[in-house]
Amino acid sequence: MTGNIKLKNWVKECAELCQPDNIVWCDGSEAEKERLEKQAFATGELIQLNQEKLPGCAYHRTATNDVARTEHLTFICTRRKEDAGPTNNWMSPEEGYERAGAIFRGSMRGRTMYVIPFSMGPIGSPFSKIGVELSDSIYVVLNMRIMTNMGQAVLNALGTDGKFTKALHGKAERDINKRLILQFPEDNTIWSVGSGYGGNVLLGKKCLSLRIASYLGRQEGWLAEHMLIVGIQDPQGRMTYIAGAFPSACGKTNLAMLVPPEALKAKGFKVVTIGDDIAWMRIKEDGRLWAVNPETGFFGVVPGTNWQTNPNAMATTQKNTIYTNVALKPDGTVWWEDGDGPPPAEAQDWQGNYWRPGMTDEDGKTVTGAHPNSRFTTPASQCPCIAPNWQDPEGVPISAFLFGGRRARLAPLVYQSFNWQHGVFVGATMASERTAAQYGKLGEVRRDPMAMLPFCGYNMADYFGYWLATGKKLTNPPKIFHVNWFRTDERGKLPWPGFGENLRVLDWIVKRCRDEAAAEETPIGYVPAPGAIDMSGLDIPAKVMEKLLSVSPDDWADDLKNIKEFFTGFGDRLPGEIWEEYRALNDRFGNGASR
Ligand code: OXD
Ligand code: MN
Repeated sequence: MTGNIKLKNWVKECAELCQPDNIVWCDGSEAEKERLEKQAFATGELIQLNQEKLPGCAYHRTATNDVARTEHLTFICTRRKEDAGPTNNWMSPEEGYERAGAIFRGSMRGRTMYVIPFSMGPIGSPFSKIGVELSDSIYVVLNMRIMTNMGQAVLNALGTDGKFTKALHGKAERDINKRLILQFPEDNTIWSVGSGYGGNVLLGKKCLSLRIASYLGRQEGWLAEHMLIVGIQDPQGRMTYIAGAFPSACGKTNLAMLVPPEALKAKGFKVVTIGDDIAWMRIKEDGRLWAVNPETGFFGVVPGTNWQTNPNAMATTQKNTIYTNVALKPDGTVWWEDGDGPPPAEAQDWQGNYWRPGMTDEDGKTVTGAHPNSRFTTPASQCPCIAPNWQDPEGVPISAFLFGGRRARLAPLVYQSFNWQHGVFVGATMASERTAAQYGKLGEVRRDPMAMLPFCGYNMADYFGYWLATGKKLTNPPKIFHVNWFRTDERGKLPWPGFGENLRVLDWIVKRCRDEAAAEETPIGYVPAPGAIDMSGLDIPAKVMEKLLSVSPDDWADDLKNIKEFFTGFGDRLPGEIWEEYRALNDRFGNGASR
């Protein structure tokens, strides 16, 4: 299995704490998968789906109080509180180990502890990081098998003295009052207890690939970002790679798997996917940033996914997929809201209760069949538009960054920053307005810098500083853009059709990277010149496009106030360059007085 003494000792230590009945080292084999599935089907942890219609697919329900990431129970445990910063919850390492330790203690009695060795990124790539997750959940093992390179090959690569992230997960009682998701960046350690929800328990994903990796990246000189990676091939056959950060509910997975509209397809455009959630990037000798997707699967939101909105995701999830918290139909297939076709006459809902369309609860609210945050876990290799080089250990060169949010009024469809420093400011001021599907007040602005607010493993003021410093080392930096697919008109309607049509905007971005597209300067950056976006086959009046690209000084004056308040929270630690950009933007609007 392994000759790594540190690993063996750590497994022993954790077993002494959690006291499992058995310890199983996972080898990642097909036989192991079959054995574990069989066990999980027998206990009801998983339900086997209709194997004729959905071969290799399984179904899982989480506890009803355990359906999403719990940001308020997620902590960065650094020795000094300032190092976690004002946007993270903080706990001292001593308190973290003690509080979580008390919940872990004896919690695996009567259960098996699985040792899951995994590599984020291709095994052996200089980009990759090895982790070992200990978990008492077969669901976790089977998900990690899809989402990471997992098994004996990782132990072989780790060798006798290789470094690894120590990731301990226990379901415990799945009681929300006994749930903690703790990152100890200074110890390269993660402890997650009391949850069974993917984002809290697939520790290679948010916990390692973003929180721990952002911390390690800053120490080692690379970037770990909450970004999709997509390749756009133009009619001349030139491929350009773009990485994009979006908060949740902004269509990130759809953008990563975009299908070109007919008119652009006919011209020869093609889109390939490298990743839909996370990008790890390094500076190479050519002075460019090269990115890999450290994951091997997609853990995507199901409702709203259908053959129209995301045919590639639909095709990917027809086999070897784990569905969590969707509705279960009597024929052993699955259903969700805003999927394809009419709802079934009856089904079991995501909680396992009898369900039929139109059912309401005691308050008269519609009961959904699937939970709004129900998920698929599916192998990236099955995606029809996966790039042939998606696992290239060297990664792909990034030409542009996209920052995006859901802004009903403020941000135009697309704009380009003036330079790297301004681009970092654009990323740092990213925000999204809450939709009906999210908690909080409708329309309320949630600032989410680089979509990393819940995922940055250290003080975000230092994170902005690190982005600024990285720019200085890049002789050929990506150009930085902001996009907003969600601008509404006076009637609250969305004039921009989004989805595949977003390729028109990406095409303008690619052309800007090649100095092949016209732009106009505004106070916030460059917007497409009239006619610069390819509108062939799409009928949107020039007047509407003009509005989609317009910049309103009044709206920006309001936003600047909100930005100032947000940045003030970082105190002296905020880099001066960020305030410099804030003042410059104010000045460009002629608002000198409102600084
Ligand atoms: C997220 C996710 O919450 O990718 O960002 O699941
Ligand atoms: Mn994400």
